[in-house]
Amino acid sequence: MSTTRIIKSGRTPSRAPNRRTALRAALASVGAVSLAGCDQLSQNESFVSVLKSAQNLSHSAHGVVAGRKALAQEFSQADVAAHFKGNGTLVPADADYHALMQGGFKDWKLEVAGLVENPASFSLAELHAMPSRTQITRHDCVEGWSSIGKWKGVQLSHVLELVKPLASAKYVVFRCADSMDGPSLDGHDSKYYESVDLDDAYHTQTVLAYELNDQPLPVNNGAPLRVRIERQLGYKHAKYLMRIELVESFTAIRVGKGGYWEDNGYEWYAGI
Ligand SMILES: Nc1nc2c(c(=O)[nH]1)N[C@H]1C(S)=C(S)[C@@H](COP(=O)(O)O)O[C@H]1N2
Ligand SMILES: [Mo]
Repeated sequence: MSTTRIIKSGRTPSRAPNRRTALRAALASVGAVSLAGCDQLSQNESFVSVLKSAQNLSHSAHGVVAGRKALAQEFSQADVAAHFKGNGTLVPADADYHALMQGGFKDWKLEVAGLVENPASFSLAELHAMPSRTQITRHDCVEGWSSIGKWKGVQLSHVLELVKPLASAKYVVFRCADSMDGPSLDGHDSKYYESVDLDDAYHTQTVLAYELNDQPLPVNNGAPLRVRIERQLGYKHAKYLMRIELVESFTAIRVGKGGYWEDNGYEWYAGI
């Protein structure tokens, strides 16, 4: 890694590596179970409880030491990995997604709805025309791997300013194109979803990314649009975005824990 990296946040450089080292050690202690991670639901209770205790540690570190506005570390071009790993869904199997993909995403639109004054939808061309932010960051997956990539996109805060969230809006829910388990018994779909609070939604580095490493976002990494939530673990970074909803509470969505992996036992706040 380069020595030219810039620590932009108020976080001490030593603290984040210590946190990550602790999480890695915790994950290593559960051995092969950690390999299941995000690709396959882990039924192992100890894995989930180790994850929970590591993340609770991290949540308090964020609030007390750095504050929610602090930036995640940004890296230099020399640090960018030759290949950014894909994980979880790599190509959604869903027919509606395939139709959009075959059309080069010309007919794709991001819907922004829920508790907003001006519900809207944006084509890829419209998102490209908005002010952009480029950032080189490290993606950390709970499985124990990391990858540094260069992301370009529009800040979510910009889109939120256009749609004007109502005072009652407390969370942003990301709805994705990919079904995880097929239709479930209760009749709900199983499409990937995620949610964050407004601190993360308006965070400087929360970007709706349409480019990875100077190329259009590959399908493996969430084409045509995925969100970057740089202060949290990989599963928060929803790929294949279709719709963004402003809500007061997410308890009525699916199991009610705020995300696909959260509904399967992961922490909602996955700070790093
Ligand atoms: N829609 C969707 N988003 C997703 C996932 C997924 O399976 N589907 N996997 C998550 C997990 S666990 C990780 S680590 C990252 C992987 O992003 P990448 O494929 O760009 O590496 O995406 C996250 N977002
Ligand atoms: Mo992950």
